[in-house]
Order: sequence, then C-alpha cells, then structure tokens
Amino acid sequence: MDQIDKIKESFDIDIVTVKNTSDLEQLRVKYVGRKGLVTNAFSLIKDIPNQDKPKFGAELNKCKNYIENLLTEKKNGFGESSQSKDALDLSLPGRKQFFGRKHPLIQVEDQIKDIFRSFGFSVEDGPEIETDYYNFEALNIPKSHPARAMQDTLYITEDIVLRTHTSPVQIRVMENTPPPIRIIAPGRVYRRDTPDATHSPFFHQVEGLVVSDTVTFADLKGIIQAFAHRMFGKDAKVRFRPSFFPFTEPSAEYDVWFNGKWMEISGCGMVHPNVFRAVKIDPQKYSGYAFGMGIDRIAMLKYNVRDIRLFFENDLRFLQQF
Ligand code: 2NM
Repeated sequence: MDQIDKIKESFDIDIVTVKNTSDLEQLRVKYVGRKGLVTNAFSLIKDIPNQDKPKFGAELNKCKNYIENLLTEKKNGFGESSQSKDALDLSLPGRKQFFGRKHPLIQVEDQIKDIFRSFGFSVEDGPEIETDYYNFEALNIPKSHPARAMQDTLYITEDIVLRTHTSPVQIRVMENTPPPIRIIAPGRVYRRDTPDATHSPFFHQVEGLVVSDTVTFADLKGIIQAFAHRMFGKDAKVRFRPSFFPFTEPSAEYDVWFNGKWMEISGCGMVHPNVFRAVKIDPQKYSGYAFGMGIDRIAMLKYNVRDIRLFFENDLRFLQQF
C-alpha cells in the first residue's frame, strides 16, 4: 500500500512538469506502459497474502485509473490548443474580397441606353463584320468616297469589312421593320488608324434612328437637347453646325457645352432619300432623322481621361477608379 501511495505521489509531482505531448508520452510509459511502475506493481500481487489481495488490487486499479484519467485530461488540453493553432490561426489577416465592376465605357453605354429607352427607343445590334453593301452602298456612300479607301477602312476581303459605324444596323432594321421606327444601335466600330491619345483602331458608337410620317429636324434637335440634359446635367447647352454626310440631308454636327467648354459629340441629320430607297421605304411618305455619338469620347470628357488607349489596356489601377 505504501508502494501505491509513493507511485501516486511521484506521479503528482511529475505531471505538473509536463510541457508538451512528448513529455506526456514519457510519463505514460513511465507509469502505465508495459514496464511502467503501475504495471510492475500488479506483478507484486502474487507475493501478497491472499486476504489482502482484493484490497491491494482495488487500490492499485484506483491508482491506475487516477493516472490514466489525468494523462487523458492533460492530453486533451494539449490536443485542443495544438489543433486550434494549426487549423485556425486567428492572427492571420482576413482574405480581401474583390468585387468586379463595369468597365467605364460600358457604364457610359448603359447610361446612354437608359436615357434613350426612357424616350421610347429600343436597343438593336448587328454584326461587326459587314458587307460593303450594308456598310457603304446602302448608306449612299459612293465608290469614290474617301472612307472606302483601303487606308481608312479595315477590309477582310474586297467585299467584306469591319464595320466603320453602326449605321448598317439601322439599314437592317429599316429593311425588316415598317415605320414607325425608333431605335438606337450601340456597339464597337473599326477604322484603320494608328493609335495615339485620341485615336484607336476600334472604338464605340451609339447611333439613333427615328422614322415616321411626321418627324422633322426640330424633333431631332429636341431629342439631342433632352439627351444632353439627362447625360450632362440641366446646364448643358447644345449647338448645331451645318455639315455634310452622304447618308443625311441636311446634315449637322453638334456640340455640348459642358465643364466650361464646347465639346464635339458627333453628327446628325435627316435620312437621305437614297437611303430610304435602298431599304424600300417611300421617301415621299416618310421622313427620318439619325444621329451618332462616340461613347469613348463622351467617357473621356465625363471622366477627364486624356488618352483613349487607357480604356483598352486593362490596367486595374486605371479601371478601379470608376
Ligand atoms: C451619324 C451622323 C449622321 C446615321 C444615318 C443613319 C441611317 F442609317 F439612317 F442612314 N444611321 N446613322 C448618321 C447620321 C450617323 O453619325 C456620325
């Protein structure tokens, strides 16, 4: 019985010095391992008088349970702390969530579409690879026109081009839809240009077209004015300057007064009778107006971007500002 008490006392001293799981394992071997102190004590039973055997056995079992329980308790303590260290380090910084956003040109395009939708226009699109007929011929652009020259247009074959404007979309709609027509056609267009701060071989346009038996140049001016107010604010003014396009007559360019200066947006005019004839709309019965604007240009003015190429380089330091 003294032996058992000594084992317990010695264990109680040892257990407080345990610092880690390997110390703990050493203790387990020392006391309850195959050749441990408790295990050895069981072999003493055979030398004990018979009447004392049960008491000694019971006491030794109590001692063994006591030691094993404490070892397990201690081990669980280590287990928890070492597990939380490995699996969940609360000192790590959080992982930042990155949210995507719309490209500034898409933001401006969406804004333009929303404004025209609120005026009752619908949004149409069409192919970026076009035939000579839809890009030029149907738009009353003669074979001799400089836009048709190789140095201005990107040709795929003699008869197939990358569209230089979205007007072919309007032609397709007029071919397929009886008036009244009230549409805009936003999209990417291509010109053979050497890139610099104000030129890119591809850029973005919105063109609009209204065809009915009553529209006049006054309606055209009204819609452009209303658009400018919505896009650039109530102080925006619009001015029209006489101009020339093969597909409209009369034609004008228009500017918007914004941020203290006139900025050139693009052109407009009344649809040329030859364009109506090409799509089999009777120019005696119907009139139409059309206009165009550069999305990239508007975005540059709106956000004060000095180089159009920034829109196409996909540099996040630039794009994340919008
Ligand atoms: C512009 C300027 C003036 C235009 C004309 C047509 C069509 F198909 F009706 F003839 N669509 N777009 C037009 C007219 C476009 O952008 C500078």
